[in-house]
Amino acid sequence: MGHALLSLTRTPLPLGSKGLARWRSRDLLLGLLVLSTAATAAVAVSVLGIPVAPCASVSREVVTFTITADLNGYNGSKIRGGQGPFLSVHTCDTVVMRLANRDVQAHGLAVDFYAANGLEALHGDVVKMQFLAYKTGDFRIFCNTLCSVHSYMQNAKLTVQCSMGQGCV
Ligand SMILES: [Cu+2]
Repeated sequence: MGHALLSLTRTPLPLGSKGLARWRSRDLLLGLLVLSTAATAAVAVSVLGIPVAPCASVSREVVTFTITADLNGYNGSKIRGGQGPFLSVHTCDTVVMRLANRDVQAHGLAVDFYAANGLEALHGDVVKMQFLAYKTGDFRIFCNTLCSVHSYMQNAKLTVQCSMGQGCV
């Protein structure tokens, strides 16, 4: 952006609007590039299909979990034989799950049923997914990106417990 402005002061500005329009569209293009870079490198957010009906009249918490991926697995799951972490929420909680990749290789984060396609975090990235936990049960959390410690990232779990006074599905 600074470069574009500098060039603009040095370039003799045509009196017609043609030159101005050219610079404006270039600035716009630069802006778009910055936006898309930020979106891919910093944090990818995916809001997955939220059926409103079961939780329409229920307001519950937003629960945030951060899973750190490195050569020790998910939050150090390697020393537990690749089990965990085990996370728990109540129905109609909004679950925000972050994957912080502290490794040089890519790692993934997927949740059976809620986010089966998963997300991938490249080296140093933090990716984030968000969904409404409207269905009760145990849902496996796993890495869906092939990595050197893949077997230690296959048995984490999200348990969604039925809230009192709610018709759970
Ligand atoms: Cu993996």
